[in-house]
Amino acid sequence: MSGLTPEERLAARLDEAARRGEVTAQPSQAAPLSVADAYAVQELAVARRLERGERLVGVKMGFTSRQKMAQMGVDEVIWGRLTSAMLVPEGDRIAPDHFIHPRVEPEVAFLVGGDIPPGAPPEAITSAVTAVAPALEIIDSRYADFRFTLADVVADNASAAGFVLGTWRPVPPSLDCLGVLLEVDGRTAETGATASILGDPWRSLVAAARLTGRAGMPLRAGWVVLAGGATAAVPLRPGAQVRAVVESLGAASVTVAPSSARP
Ligand code: OOG
Ligand code: MG
Repeated sequence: MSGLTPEERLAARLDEAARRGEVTAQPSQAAPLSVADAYAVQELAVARRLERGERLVGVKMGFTSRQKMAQMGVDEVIWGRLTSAMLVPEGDRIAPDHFIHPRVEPEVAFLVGGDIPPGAPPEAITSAVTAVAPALEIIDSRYADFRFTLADVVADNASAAGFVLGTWRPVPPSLDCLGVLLEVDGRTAETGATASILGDPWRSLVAAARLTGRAGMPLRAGWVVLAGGATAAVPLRPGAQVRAVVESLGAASVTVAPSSARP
């Protein structure tokens, strides 16, 4: 890997870890990494996916709820890139093998109906949304034990690994006080409310447009924005059936196949 910049080397290492489903060391343990450089690493790592034929399909917000900040020990909102290969069809059965230590969390998704120019006012950002859906996000940190600094997790594309979308619905009058449930094998694992997402998931959408616009990657027509976990994330185990329910929006679900017997 000679001739590569340090950012390109890190991007290649993180991309390989994700592809193989293997942990890798936190970049910050070897040398200081700024959050700005971490976003550059993220962009380079996702560019490698795009070179393999994946498409950018949206962005995910991270640490938009106190529940998630407390669980992961960080206190700043971050964002990551969603690609076509991460989309898991609703109700699908996924193989557990290519993940490291996946977790799931219930989210709200926005569908962006038209390009949002950088610097657009909040009303223009929110009116570009044409539908909302309940969602499940699958996160899978490429670092051991899900331990990282803010810059480490930004470089690792905000732990993005997969997402499931329920049925798109017309935009309801308000989204700020809907109950949220995360069910595992028919039992309630976590409960929360959309209000935990920055007080109102719309704020997360506005933050997504601002942050990505500033980074030179404005939100595009047809993209999905995941507003961030409304509860703490729970482990996604082989054989599990998981459902995220958002009051009045419906549910998104996924099943994990039992572990394949390894020789
Ligand atoms: C980082 C991803 C955070 C959310 O919804 O807050 C996130 C992590 O927890 O590993 O997706
Ligand atoms: Mg999330």
